[in-house]
Amino acid sequence: MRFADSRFIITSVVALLVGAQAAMARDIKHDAEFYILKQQNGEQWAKEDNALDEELAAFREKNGGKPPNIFYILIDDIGFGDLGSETLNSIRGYKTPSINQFAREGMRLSRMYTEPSCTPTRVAFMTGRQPYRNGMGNTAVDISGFGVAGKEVTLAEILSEAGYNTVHIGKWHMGDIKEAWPNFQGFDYAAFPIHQQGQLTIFHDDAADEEVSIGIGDNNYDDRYTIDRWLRTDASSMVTGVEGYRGKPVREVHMKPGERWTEAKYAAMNQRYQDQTMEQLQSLAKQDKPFFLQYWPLYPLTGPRTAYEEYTTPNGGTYVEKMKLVDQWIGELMAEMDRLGIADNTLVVVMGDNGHFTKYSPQSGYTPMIFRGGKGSTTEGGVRVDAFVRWPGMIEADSVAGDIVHVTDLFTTIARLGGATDEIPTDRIIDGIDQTSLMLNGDTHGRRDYVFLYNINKLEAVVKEQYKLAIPGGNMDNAILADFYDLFRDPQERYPVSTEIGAWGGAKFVRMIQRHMKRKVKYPDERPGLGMPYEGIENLRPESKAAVREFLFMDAGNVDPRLREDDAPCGYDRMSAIASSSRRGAPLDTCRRRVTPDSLPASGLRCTERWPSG
Ligand SMILES: [Ca+2]
Repeated sequence: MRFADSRFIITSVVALLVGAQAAMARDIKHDAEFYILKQQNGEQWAKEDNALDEELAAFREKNGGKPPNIFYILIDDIGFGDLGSETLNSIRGYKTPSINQFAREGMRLSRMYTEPSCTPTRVAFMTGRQPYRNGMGNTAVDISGFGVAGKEVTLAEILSEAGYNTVHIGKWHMGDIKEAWPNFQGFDYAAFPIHQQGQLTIFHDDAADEEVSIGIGDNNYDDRYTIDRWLRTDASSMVTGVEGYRGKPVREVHMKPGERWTEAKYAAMNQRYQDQTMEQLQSLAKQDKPFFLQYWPLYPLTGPRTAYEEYTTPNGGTYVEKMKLVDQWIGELMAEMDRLGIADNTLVVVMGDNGHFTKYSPQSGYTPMIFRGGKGSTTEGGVRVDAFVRWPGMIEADSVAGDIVHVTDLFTTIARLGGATDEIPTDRIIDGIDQTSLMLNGDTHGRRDYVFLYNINKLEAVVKEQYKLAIPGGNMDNAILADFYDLFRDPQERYPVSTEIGAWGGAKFVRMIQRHMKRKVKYPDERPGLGMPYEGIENLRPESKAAVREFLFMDAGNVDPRLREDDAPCGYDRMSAIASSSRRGAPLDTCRRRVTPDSLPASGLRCTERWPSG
């Protein structure tokens, strides 16, 4: 192993310093299950950590005293088996040569778990916390008035503290309120759409013309019986792409008042994000500081078919066509890294964010292949994704790791690689486990053997080793009758082995869930940030202002008479408490303390007075 050489040339001074850093890391609060593993393996891990810290110190020494750059590419709705393998590509009739090459140059994480949909996975990566903890388990497609809270500490914030330049380009999808946006969550610069592809490619006029969506669009239904003109949120009235700098208001770009949003504009947006990522890569590579660059493409997700002239894969699907393009784009970015001479000092991660969007499987060209289910599901098909990491000379090329990794682990691991472990908050649960040992020492060096799989705020399944307890089909209190699956023998979760595993493992799984729940009592789940949609956009179009006014009027409590008695100044906490209480029919004061994230969405109910009229 080439890593071994460097370990012995490090001075004891460096070892002492990194020893101190490892001690700090012990204060991170993890879920209960981690401490079961640590109790048994802690001594071995500490030894490994000392060697790893020496290895990382040796890298920094060679790299002008700097930790590695981080380039994180998160592709939307890419399940498992779509990328990285020519053989699997050929089963479906399309090719991803650039990503396949990339996968050969790095490590394939064959057991990467995400959350079951876009928003929760993105929040999990950015905060190191599973999103049921911060009210971000759900995925909003409309104006919603909530988002990832400002008090959450993101990877961009801690890497900024550690001296990184930080840039985000592409999909964000963590809320339509200012505090949730990347340039208010640790990024120096960000270019991103406020919402997601529902608006941008699924229910705009072109998509409605093809019946990708029904009952919406400017020419797709007879409105003679329409009384409620606010039922449909017009894609063109919602804010599209914005850009801005750290802590500053953003501006909507390439959209004029009165203009319709089209598939052609969506295509231009995708190309723009690719071009901006390339420009940022070139610019960041020239800076003294290391960089953390995120590129989160909106493609391959595509709605209408006829907006494109040519389909060029045997598969013929809309998503695979766009995946071919994304693959080409990623190839161009990797080639540019070579040209810039930054391939060797940059950790690059390429992965999917959740399983296939199976609703669109016939058109997209993707169907779940190895695992069952897709986006929105906690069967493996919803939460197992393609994931590859590359760091030449540090991560073994063409290697495969079969260890369990959860997307939150990237937060903690990248923080360590970037020298930012000390910046990780210690007043809250961090689900992400430091997997540096897996990255640098390879297969079997992982530090996680469990995942709690939530759908929004509901625990639906627990994975431990290769065993999975599916809670919806079973009884948590009597796990001997629950649905257990052996994921090695039955990756599709079709043949429960409930008695065979439950007999010895049932009680163990129940206690594992009890430990997890007890930890949640000590560190209760919190709420998302609530606020005024679109506040902080300098050039908001009149139609967007009107859409917000409709949202505020419709949002629960404006029809609740109790609200009229409430003269308190505009405060979102109070508003959501009221919405919660009206739903449960309980007195306001008791409910205010009982608000839970699942009582959302509720926000800004009477806040129209903060909005400029007209
Ligand atoms: Ca997604």
